[in-house]
Amino acid sequence: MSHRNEHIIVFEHKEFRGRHRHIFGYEANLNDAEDNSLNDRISSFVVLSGDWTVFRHANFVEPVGGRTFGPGQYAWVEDYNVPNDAISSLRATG
Ligand SMILES: [Ca+2]
Ligand SMILES: [Ca+2]
Repeated sequence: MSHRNEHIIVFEHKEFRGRHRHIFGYEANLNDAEDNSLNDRISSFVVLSGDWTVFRHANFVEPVGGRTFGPGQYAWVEDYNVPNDAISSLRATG
């Protein structure tokens, strides 16, 4: 399956520290056995393109934050009403 071009980088710790992953278009399950290194660990992210929704559970269940996140830097998720170390899936719209 080809992913779209929307681009976000998610980080293990606040202020863009720790491990990170590039995600394009969507990630339905951060807990996938192939790479679960950031499931329930994301504390900051940078949106390069797209408007992203983040979810507490895999398969886009239970959106958190009450908004979408457009291009910009989000240095600490709890400043945006997103619970720390909780995101398990995310996707871009538009
Ligand atoms: Ca973390
Ligand atoms: Ca979760």
